[in-house]
Amino acid sequence: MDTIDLRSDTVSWPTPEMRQAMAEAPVGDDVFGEDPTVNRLQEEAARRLGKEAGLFVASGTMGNLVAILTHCGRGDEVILGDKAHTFVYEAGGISALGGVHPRTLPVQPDGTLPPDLIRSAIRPDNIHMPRTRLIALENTQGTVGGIPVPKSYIDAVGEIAGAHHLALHIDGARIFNAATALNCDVADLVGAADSVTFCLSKGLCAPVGSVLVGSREYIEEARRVRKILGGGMRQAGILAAAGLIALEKMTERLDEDHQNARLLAEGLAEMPQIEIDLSRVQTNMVFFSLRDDAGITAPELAERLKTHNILIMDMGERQFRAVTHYWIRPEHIIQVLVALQKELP
Ligand code: TLP
Repeated sequence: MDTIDLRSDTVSWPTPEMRQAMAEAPVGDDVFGEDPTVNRLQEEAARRLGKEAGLFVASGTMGNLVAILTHCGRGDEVILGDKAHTFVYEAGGISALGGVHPRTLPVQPDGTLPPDLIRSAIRPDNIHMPRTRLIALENTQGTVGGIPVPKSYIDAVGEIAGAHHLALHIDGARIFNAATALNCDVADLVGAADSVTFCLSKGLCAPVGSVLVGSREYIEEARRVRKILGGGMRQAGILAAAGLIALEKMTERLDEDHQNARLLAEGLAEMPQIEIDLSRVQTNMVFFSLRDDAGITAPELAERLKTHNILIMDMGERQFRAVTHYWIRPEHIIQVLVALQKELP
């Protein structure tokens, strides 16, 4: 890449190997179910996540939308976090397009929703109320720092869902980062979930795409919902070819990104103008703030870093988020720390 771009892992370019595989991918009409590369990707994704079937979708947003519209009808309710990507950053799609009612619960610093609050949010059978159909979790939980949520918690929520005949969906945009950080098998981690969306295009470097996985019957229905949303693609094997490399190879190297995030965080912790909680840097995200007396605002500092060819996301007057990915190497982290030392007053 031609910049040190820490704004997100979504900015990562496809690798040369991906570009080569895309050029050579066998393709067919995927709306007819005839694209061999898409079919391979979907099968491999389902196998890796321990589910029966998979569906290739254009984005994480589309994956969550298709997932939730497949679980819920109009007027049904989904219980999800007040800081969940689906609630905050997906343009209200579940309500706008599916008539699905969101019931939010406070996301805790460890990325969980309190089980007692989940239980008490489940509606009784009462004609005055929406019907609770679904619980949706996010893993890693982005807005609280990319925190991985452990299997024990997901299993506990799965039990609550099962006891009330609800489905459990996981927005696992970065589920492989979670499994890497927790040092567990990804299929085990999501074993309690009925459906999972994960992204090929973030830390896994593919240019486009996510996969929704679940039971065969569920994915057949999801295929119809994807069609309704205009997401039936044709020779999508061109994209799935990169996705296969993402799934097979890039999932194995995410610990490097986590180590680079740690390197950045430790360097930041030594700067007197900066506040950071090192215990919260567990995957590829680094959240940090400027002290009140730092003498510069976050947007001003982000502007100054651009002159060093460094891009970083300011979030308000004091806060930043930096995300590491394949194209960020330890020497880039050192360059960022040197530039910060120069630009901080
Ligand atoms: N997240 C993006 C932005 O939209 C905030 C980012 O830079 O982190 N679930 C989670 C947990 C996500 O973080 C994202 C993207 C999505 C879903 C949506 O994925 P896309 O961008 O592929 O629609």
